[in-house]
Amino acid sequence: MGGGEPKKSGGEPKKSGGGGKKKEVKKETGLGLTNKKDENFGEWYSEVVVNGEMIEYYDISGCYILRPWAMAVWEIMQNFFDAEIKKMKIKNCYFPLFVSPAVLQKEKDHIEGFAPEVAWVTKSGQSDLEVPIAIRPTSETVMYPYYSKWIRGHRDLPLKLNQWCNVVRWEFSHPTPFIRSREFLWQEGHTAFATKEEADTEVLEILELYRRIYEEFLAIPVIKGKKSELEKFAGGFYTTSVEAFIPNTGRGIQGATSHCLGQNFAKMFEINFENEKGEKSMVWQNSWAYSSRTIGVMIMVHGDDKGLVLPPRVASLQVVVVPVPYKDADTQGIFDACSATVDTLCEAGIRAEADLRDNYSPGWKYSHWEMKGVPLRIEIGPKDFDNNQVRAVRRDNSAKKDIPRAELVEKVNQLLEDIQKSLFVAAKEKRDACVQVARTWEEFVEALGQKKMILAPWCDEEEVEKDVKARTKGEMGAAKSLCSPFDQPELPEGTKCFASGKPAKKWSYWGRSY
Ligand code: 87F
Repeated sequence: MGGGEPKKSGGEPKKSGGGGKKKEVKKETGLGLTNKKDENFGEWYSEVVVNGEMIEYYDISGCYILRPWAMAVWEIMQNFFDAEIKKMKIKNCYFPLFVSPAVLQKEKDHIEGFAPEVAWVTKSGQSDLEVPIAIRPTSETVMYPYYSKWIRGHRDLPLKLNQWCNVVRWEFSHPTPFIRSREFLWQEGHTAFATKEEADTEVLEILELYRRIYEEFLAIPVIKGKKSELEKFAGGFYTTSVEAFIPNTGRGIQGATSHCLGQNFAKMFEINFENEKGEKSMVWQNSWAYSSRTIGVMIMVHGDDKGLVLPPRVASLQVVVVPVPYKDADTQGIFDACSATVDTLCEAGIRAEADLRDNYSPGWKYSHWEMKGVPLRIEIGPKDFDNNQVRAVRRDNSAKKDIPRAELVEKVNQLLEDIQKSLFVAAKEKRDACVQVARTWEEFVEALGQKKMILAPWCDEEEVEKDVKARTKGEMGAAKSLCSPFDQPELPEGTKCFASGKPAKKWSYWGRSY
């Protein structure tokens, strides 16, 4: 593969101006989307992330500016996850961004496949550096030499560290904001234990936190499972993941991973300890990460033709209050009612703001906040004012409800919970409708052609997965195994592998993926 970046859907934005045939109205207001989600998904996505003020494109391909609206979503998830791992006695730290080539090389067996993606600093000013310095694509090689130094005896274990940072992977396939970018934000956890059992337990505890981020915060259903030998992290022992699905593109997407590294890195980096019996033993290690990709999955799953749809739990603004003054109405009274409404909501812990700008019409404000995906809009017009009520409009289904001022907090809380729930239910129904059981190769190929995620009985042989990849190679990209779900359907004796016809060992999800 060369360094070229094929223009594919969801990649760089179309250059505006000169030949763009946007409607005149839209050009003036900057509102509305020109692409529909179901008609032109890739262009729709590019438009939504920009018009929803999540992203600004940058002049380096594959790099994006995360605007406050996106950063706020990231921070809400970060606050949750950070608090949860602290309960698990995991501590935060920060290791340098730069990696020396010597240290990077230590890991060369498994880094081999990744090498083309490593970015290097070769100069300072005009002079070449004596030794080029790599930028971390992940921090195993950065951190583990110090694990070796810090871990001496069993009393130094477990060592459980996490860092919130950026990493750089110089991807060559089409970049997509949040989903595939050359620099991204993540947390990476790196832990070391005396026993395999402790490591195994932690892998699943972390995976459960990842499930909760997706399902409870982002309102996206995920499948927990184990990666195949071919798809696992090559340096590790086994890899677990949460897998999401994007119905519009028919692609699975790895949501987050929690690896048990076994003792592979302990061997490479000599991370040994003296156990209780005074014998030298190797540590058991895990590593785990979720990244800013989570935000892209959220946008792809919930967004619609009006723009972003933010689940209330991750929306930095949950309620926007818009005054709707008419001629001859008590405009000041309406504006004051809006401010009072915001105060009441904020005091109750609801993230609310009023849009009191007088240079935009109510209609413009509606579209603006719909584009930005605010879960609930409250309108206060003369009638509402006179009746001591407000009108609430849901972003997800446009349902309207009049709420007496006295019941404001209770009703708004209820609505936000309802929205959160129905977003998950809707996403799950849509995802479930895309799952197809296939027992034969013919059924598999047909389902793949229908952009499905396929649940199939599999012999779990690496050669067979390679063969599936080879046989499905094409313009749309090959199919691969996504995970073998922990929640396994019954597998009756005599069930055959969909691809090889050999005895099936497990059910596995398959599909095209990001
Ligand atoms: C790209 C360049 C160099 C992925 C890379 O998943 C190295 C790598 O090691 C690389 N892309 N990986 C695997 C990362 C494994 C692991 N690291 C810690 C995780 C979770 C967090």
